[in-house]
Amino acid sequence: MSDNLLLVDDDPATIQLLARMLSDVGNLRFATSGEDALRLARELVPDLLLLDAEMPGMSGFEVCEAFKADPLLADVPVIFITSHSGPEFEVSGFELGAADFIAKPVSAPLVLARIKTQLRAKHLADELRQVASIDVLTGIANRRRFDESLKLEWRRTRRSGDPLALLMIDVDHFKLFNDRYGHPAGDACLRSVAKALQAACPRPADLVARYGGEEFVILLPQTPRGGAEHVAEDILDAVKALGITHQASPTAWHVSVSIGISCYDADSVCWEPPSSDSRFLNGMGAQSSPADLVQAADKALYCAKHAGRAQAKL
Ligand code: GH3
Ligand code: MG
Ligand code: MG
Ligand code: MG
Ligand code: MG
Repeated sequence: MSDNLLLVDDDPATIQLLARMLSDVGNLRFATSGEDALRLARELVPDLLLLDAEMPGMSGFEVCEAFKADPLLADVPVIFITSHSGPEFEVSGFELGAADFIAKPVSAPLVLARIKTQLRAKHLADELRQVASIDVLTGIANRRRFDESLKLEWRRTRRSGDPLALLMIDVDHFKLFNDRYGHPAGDACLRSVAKALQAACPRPADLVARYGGEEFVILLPQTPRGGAEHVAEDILDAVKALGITHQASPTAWHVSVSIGISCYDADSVCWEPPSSDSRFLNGMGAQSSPADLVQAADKALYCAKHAGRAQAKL
């Protein structure tokens, strides 16, 4: 797939020159101010940013700082193009997170070489991030990926006021399943359950992850309590429909799951306070954290287990 490069310079002649040099490297997009660059970048999420250091309005350094502070853009390599030179200037740029510097007037072979070097490093880092975020057994997202997404979605929810729901899903009597059918059959069962969970959550924004062992989590952005309950019911049905025999289970003759639901909603905080903590009782949990959302789902899961398993609880 071809890379997206964002070129930013307040001088249109420089942009034209760079565009000619880089026409074969990838898809080029342009901005002539730092403000436009940020707007465009948040839509596009480029693979590389080529950034004029000296611009009226938002300076290149300020744009770089904004990139590094935005989780969506923090991993985009930033190469400064500048007529300034000197070690102190470059050191401050590197401290802001710059990947490299190119001096004006630009030399085509040097620009190409530096950009290709940064893109190679970016691809490698993307691949590592991808590998590090996948659960090896099931191929779905792992705990690390879930923790990162939860932090991001939590922040987004606090900004937008949209509700955020979480399902915690645990396979019922799975130890007995392993004991009866063997560990390899247990592994195959976990793979099937993971697939069923993903099929039940087709929205691209939903994240299905293996939390550990025979526990899964699903993060449902922009989903109120009712929506989360609906997804949970679908999951109970989908796992039952897998029809995986579990003759050792005291709950059912097939593999089942129990589900704990929690939901952060600015309109109605629909989880019980984890303790008698007054944070949750006034200001609608204004100080609460993503860990509280997980804890609330975990508590609900415990209730579902105690109420007889193969069911969802809020
Ligand atoms: P409950 O209904 O209360 O959840 O009972 P349970 O037996 O499912 O819960 P428990 O925590 O006692 O046992 C979980 C079992 O899951 C024990 C462990 O060996 C098994 N397990 C965890 N990870 C894996 C895995 O990757 N593969 C297999 N085959 N089994 C696993
Ligand atoms: Mg300039
Ligand atoms: Mg468990
Ligand atoms: Mg357990
Ligand atoms: Mg279990």
